[in-house]
Amino acid sequence: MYPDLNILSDLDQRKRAGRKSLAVLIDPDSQKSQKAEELISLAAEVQVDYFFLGGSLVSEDRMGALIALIRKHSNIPAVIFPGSAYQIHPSADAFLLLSLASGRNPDYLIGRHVEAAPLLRTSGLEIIPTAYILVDGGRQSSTAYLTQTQVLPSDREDLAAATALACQQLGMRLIYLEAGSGAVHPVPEKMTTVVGKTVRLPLVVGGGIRSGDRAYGLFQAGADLLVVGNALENDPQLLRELVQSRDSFYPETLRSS
Ligand code: 1GP
Repeated sequence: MYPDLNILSDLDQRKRAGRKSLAVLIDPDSQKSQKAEELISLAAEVQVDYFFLGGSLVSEDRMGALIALIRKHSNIPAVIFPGSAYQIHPSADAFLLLSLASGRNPDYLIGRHVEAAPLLRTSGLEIIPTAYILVDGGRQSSTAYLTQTQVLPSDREDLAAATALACQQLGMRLIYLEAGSGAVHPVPEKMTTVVGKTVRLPLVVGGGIRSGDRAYGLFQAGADLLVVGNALENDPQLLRELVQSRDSFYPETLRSS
């Protein structure tokens, strides 16, 4: 959509500059369009950095309609965070090509990628190879269930760090620590710190973030980008608090006097 936009280099640059970012996750399947419209307008007002679009189930193809709604109300880039290959849509700005690195199910390490590769190529989307690491968030996550994979124990930051490092060595470009949508406990700060110190790639953290304080703690622990979904469906105004947490890290050097 935006020809000169490259999300990955944008994320790399932000990391180098010490800038934190916030993404709002919208599930095209579950959001009623009026509610989505309100959330998109609010996100534009408070200057959210990205929309992530995706969900575990697809009952009808609403991805295109949702992206059109985003274009109508904002200039915020739309990144597909796919629950399945059905969620590839050429009008987005980028596509997270997820490898479920915490699991050992070959389907989600290479199988689905092979199936989706031709369609992804024709879509012309920017592809971001992403290490997707599921961490125990206190309840069975739908992703773990649907992919039949195990999650990493939340107190094993050593395993999380080794997994992230292996993914960096394999050439992936983004590390995503995921406690699961609606997690009881978000990814621990300690794990975020250890992983952040181990890899040089941008670090994304999501799942169960419900307050500005929690967001602040995770940013401080080393997350570069936080993804929030559920909590905003219930209380869109929470976005203001989350943005405040992000902005309290805005580097001095980038502030205009
Ligand atoms: C993004 O899956 C999460 O990584 C979203 O989780 O819906 O709990 O915010 P929540």
